[in-house]
Amino acid sequence: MQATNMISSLTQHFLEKEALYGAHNYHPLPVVLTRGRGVFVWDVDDRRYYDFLSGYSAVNQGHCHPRIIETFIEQAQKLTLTSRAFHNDALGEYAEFITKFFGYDKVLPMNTGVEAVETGIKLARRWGYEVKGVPQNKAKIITCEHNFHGRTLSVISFSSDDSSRKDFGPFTPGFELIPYNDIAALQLALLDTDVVAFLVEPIQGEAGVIVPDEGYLSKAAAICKEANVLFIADEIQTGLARTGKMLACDHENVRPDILLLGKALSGGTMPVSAVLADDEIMLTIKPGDHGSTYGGNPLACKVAITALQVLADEQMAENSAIEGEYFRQELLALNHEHISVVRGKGLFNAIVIDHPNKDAAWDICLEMKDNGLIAKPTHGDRIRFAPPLIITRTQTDECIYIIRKSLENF
Ligand code: IF1
Repeated sequence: MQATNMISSLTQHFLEKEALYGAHNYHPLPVVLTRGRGVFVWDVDDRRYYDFLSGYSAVNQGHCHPRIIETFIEQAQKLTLTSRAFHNDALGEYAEFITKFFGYDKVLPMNTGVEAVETGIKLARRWGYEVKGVPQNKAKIITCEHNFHGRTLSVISFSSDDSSRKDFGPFTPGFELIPYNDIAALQLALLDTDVVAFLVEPIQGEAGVIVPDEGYLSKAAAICKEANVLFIADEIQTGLARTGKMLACDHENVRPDILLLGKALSGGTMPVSAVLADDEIMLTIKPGDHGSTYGGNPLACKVAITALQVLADEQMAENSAIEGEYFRQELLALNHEHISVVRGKGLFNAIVIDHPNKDAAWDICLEMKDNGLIAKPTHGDRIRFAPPLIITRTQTDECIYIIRKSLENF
């Protein structure tokens, strides 16, 4: 049955205004949200939904977490931005907090995730020339097919997804793609002494929550060390308790040379990203070599401290591991004819829909929306399920019921 697509006139009003005056760079689910709290969001018709996208894992702590919002309001009334032309009393406190939280010498604060990725690339190249001794302009970075690291021109230069690259050329050179989850391919690529880094998502998010084989990350990190190549982990989506550990790399005790964080680093309140590394790498950047207007602003610093603190205080990684495992088991137990794959780690999961109708995943998402749960397909046939990490067992059970009912109605 085609999913009913109940759209109220009020919802329609907002959809039309957005379409008329906003760029058409997204194709959102037809729902207009106006309020969020914890695992729930409400639309303009006051319908409540479980949020199973969590702002692409930016609201791991739940929508409008009271402690994070309290910090935000307090600092917003005090001092929001000084620029880095002057010092402020929040950056040093934040830098100490986050470097001790993750065990690195230093942090370079940025804003969006892709700015952290670009910063990681610049750091790796700078280290390559000044420490490893790679010839000028020869630095090469290895990345994986089906990666997603953001949307700036240099970062889409190494995307394998045509929709991210088409008609945006010319592209930035110095990147080589290898298959994901393929140690032999990495070993071969690292024979090139001009390689300065391997940039990888511990689990590929946009590709549809692709979990690599057990041991892939630790083997990759070991051969990078052997080859004097930096291991850069993009934990912008997998980090901050999403996969059942504080970092996805923690599942294999891997310590990246450069750690990239974003999204939930602010609990969904504002763009805050961070690049963590030790002095040998970080101090190759000298004053004036890199920065950004908002990077390290006092508001971001204070909010990020609280956002990290509540992850730990409320044991969100542990809950993610427990509820995620249960969620996957319950999905598998549905044994549904149209679910061909259930995969993920912690509360970072996805299903693959196997159905002759190419819009099946989208229609199922419309059906789930009508039943009180919002999620969105990626790459057509995959539906990502990533609720805030505070979800309870009772709520998980209700969501499994909604998913089962939606599949039956579909
Ligand atoms: C969109 C998904 C896409 C990321 C990883 C860096 C970035 C992202 C692993 C850049 C951002 C967002 C971007 C957003 C949709 C979402 C996304 F994977 F999360 F679902 F696109 F693939 N590294 N991912 O996932 O961070 O600059 O956006 O702060 O662009 O549509 P950003």
